[in-house]
Amino acid sequence: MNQNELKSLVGKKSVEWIKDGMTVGLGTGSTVYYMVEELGRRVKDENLKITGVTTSIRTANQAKSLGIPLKSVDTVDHIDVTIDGADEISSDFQGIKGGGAALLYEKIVATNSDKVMWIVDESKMVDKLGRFPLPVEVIPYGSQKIFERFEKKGLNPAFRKDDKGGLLLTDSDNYIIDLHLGQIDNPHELAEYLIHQVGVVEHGLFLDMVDTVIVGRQNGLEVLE
Ligand code: ABF
Repeated sequence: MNQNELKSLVGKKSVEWIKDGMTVGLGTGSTVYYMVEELGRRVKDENLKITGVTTSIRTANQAKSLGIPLKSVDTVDHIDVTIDGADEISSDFQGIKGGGAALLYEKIVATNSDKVMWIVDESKMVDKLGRFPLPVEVIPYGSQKIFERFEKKGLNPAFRKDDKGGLLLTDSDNYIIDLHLGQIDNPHELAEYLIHQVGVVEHGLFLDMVDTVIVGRQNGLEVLE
């Protein structure tokens, strides 16, 4: 199977964890796309009663087009489970997310969820984090100064560009600086440094946050808990 087929397999499988009456955090990305399509099918064909809480305009538009009822994270009293993608997952279940520039809302929804599930194809499973550039969301004012500070620290920063070559804006109208680190030996230490840089809104290290990972592999699905 190619990568898209693996994403479709794992996206559809993850919907089995969603039960009638649940409030479900809907992540962002191409694997989540398949999960939302399957969820929409069950809402329509099986009258599944759920409430979705989205993590991006992109996912909200897809869910609305499928008739999935949505609420803001601030109007639900709890989120039973959030199902999201990831860019990298290390052997000790730490993650890098934000390749889809949705890390801020993804982390807000995940930290307000009773359970967190990541759905990935096998290419995302790594020994150590860092091969995937680490996204850092920054407010525009002072972002050049943050960039220069990251450069001096040897973090190999690059501003994320949109498809017209301009600076990409997140759903919160912030910028993303990607750190090309190659390997992250101490994710917790790096997370602590990043979150204390004035002007940094959030970073893509999702540490000690996931409960279940479903991996789409050539020889089938693997559920890690
Ligand atoms: C999302 O899933 C983002 O954080 C991440 O960029 C994306 C990557 O997954 P996929 O390969 O499914 O697009 O949560």
